[in-house]
Amino acid sequence: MRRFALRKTIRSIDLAAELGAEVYVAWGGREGAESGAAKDVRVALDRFREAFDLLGDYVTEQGYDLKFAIEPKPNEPRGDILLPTVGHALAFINTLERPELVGVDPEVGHEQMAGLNFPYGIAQALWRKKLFHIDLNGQTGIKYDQDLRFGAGDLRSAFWLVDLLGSAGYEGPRAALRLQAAAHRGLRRWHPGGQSCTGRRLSGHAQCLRSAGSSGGSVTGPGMTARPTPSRAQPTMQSSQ
Ligand SMILES: [Mn+2]
Repeated sequence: MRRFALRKTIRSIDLAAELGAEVYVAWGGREGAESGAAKDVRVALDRFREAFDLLGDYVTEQGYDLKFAIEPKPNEPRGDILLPTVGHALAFINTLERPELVGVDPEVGHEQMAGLNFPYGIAQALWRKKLFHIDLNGQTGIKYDQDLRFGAGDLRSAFWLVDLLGSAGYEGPRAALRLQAAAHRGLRRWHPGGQSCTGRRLSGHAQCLRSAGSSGGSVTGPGMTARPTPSRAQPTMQSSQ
């Protein structure tokens, strides 16, 4: 069964390479019984590692310009999933034969389902140069995977995430995106001088934020804003597209 799963994964890797994909996102998921006795987790992690080592060998032998991004998730479809958080995934990657080929694809809601601070996890991934991809959505606390739009659920966390990604100069792949529109609207709304922090690249938004701070104004966030914009009374962080 495991060989069959690897064969199937290799087929989709071939397809991804043919289509010019640069990052192969791998979400482990989990099936099986809700019993602590149902699985030897140490053996399961050995098998997980063996799979990534084999797939790393494969893309290297094929000469594919393709990296892997592990997407952590704490639960669903089962009550517990292996590699549940960014931290677990980063520690796992360190054990691989080709760790340089593997990074993480964190999703906002997945970390927040575990009650974690998403920007902190992203900061650690950036610190290790392991943020290969990011899924931007929204979540309201510890419950099922809601997959709300980015900025919904925890707007303060979304603001600090945009600030972090911009400050770090992250320009990698993003999914569930709407980040640019969110950044445009959010930062325009929060800029104390009322100017627009628009531009195509995130680094531009970070510079705009910094200039806002250094020009004598203070950068304000949701709930702290003194200058409501009549045409857009609430920062929705939702794409107009
Ligand atoms: Mn999700």
